[in-house]
Amino acid sequence: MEIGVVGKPNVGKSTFFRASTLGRAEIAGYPFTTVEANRGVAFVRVPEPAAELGVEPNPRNSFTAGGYRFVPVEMIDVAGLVPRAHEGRGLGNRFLDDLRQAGALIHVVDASGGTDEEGNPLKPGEHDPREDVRFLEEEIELWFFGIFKRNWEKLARRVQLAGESFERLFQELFAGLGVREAHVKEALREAGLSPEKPAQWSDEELFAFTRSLRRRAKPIVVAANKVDIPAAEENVRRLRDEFTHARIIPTSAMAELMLRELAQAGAISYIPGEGSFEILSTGSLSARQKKALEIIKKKVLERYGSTGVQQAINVAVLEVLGKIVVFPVEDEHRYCDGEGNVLPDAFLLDRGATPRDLAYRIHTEIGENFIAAIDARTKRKIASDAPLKHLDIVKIVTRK
Ligand SMILES: Nc1nc2c(ncn2[C@@H]2O[C@H](COP(=O)(O)OP(=O)(O)O)[C@@H](O)[C@H]2O)c(=O)[nH]1
Ligand SMILES: [Mg+2]
Repeated sequence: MEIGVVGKPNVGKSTFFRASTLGRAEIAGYPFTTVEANRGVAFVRVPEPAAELGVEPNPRNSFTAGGYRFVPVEMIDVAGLVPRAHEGRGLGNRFLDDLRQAGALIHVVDASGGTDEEGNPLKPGEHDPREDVRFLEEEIELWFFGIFKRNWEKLARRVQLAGESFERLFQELFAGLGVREAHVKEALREAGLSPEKPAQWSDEELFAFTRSLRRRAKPIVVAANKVDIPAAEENVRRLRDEFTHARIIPTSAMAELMLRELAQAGAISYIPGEGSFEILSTGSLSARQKKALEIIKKKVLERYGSTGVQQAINVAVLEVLGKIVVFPVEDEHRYCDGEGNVLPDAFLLDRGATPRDLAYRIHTEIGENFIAAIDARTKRKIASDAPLKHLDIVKIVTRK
């Protein structure tokens, strides 16, 4: 699972999730699309390489629209978070279980300031959404801290008496939380703590370490939502002033949902992430829908450039998680698979992934029979252990 949509109740998480995952359930290779209501497929938007190569694409695991390729990424609509969830309050445990699986979080906040800390409605501007950002980070950190604390004696014993590596053991014990060895190393360095004698760490030290680790294991993009409400503009500025290191993306999930629904119904043409739409003469819009579109155009698109939903997903996956998109092909001259489908698949890989990693990602058998890789643009060989680049088109050469 790549992205968890999180936040307190009533900020627009489900609207964000529905807008992001609307339609396209038919794309290949995503068996979980119908498994649970709160899990779905969202899409990262990248330039369509077929356009640059002058060929017509036949996407299979992804789709193409408006000169962009939309690459699938798993998304989960996490149960609403209320204060003290880490103690099991509200849907606390369900929340934390969902969270466990997410690589990056999109934290939806009501930037209009129209919901209190429990999610009850207020007048716009009555609540300061900066509190929500502080609160969510702290809640996750307290939850991590509780889990580490409960396991600390065992961990310290194995490190100090059995001589096991702190970093490796830590990763092993907490892999279920999404913790990686690199996260542990960086967090140790940032907190200035020594891994040799964990038994001597104070609670303050453990908490400092936990905080550094959380930033890496559960990085957060803030979707400052409901920007169609005027009170949000000031709050977006405040959020950016206070959280200078975080990515704050102004969004209107409601606007995105409406645009996608009307596009699906054939009433407008709209490419997710764009700053404009077009009313189709063939469609039929009610007077109310026309009015709503006018408001979306004025209050959201013209003011912020887009609804922000696509941008939040892109930032979470490509910038915060640092993923790259790679297109495998079997024929490097025609850019197609064995059946002649041009640029059929687009895969998200970790930055630093090699041609060999790509081969294994396509199929274990292809990985096992990997011989070499060819850059389809230049027709040159790529070293099997050299990192692939974002938007590479790659032919994998296999034995047999
Ligand atoms: N004005 C405005 N309202 C929104 C937006 N996104 C969601 N809402 C509304 O906020 C309320 C709560 O939305 P929902 O998605 O159910 O929130 P959740 O509890 O966080 O999942 C609903 O009435 C939505 O229509 C938005 O971008 N702008
Ligand atoms: Mg909801």
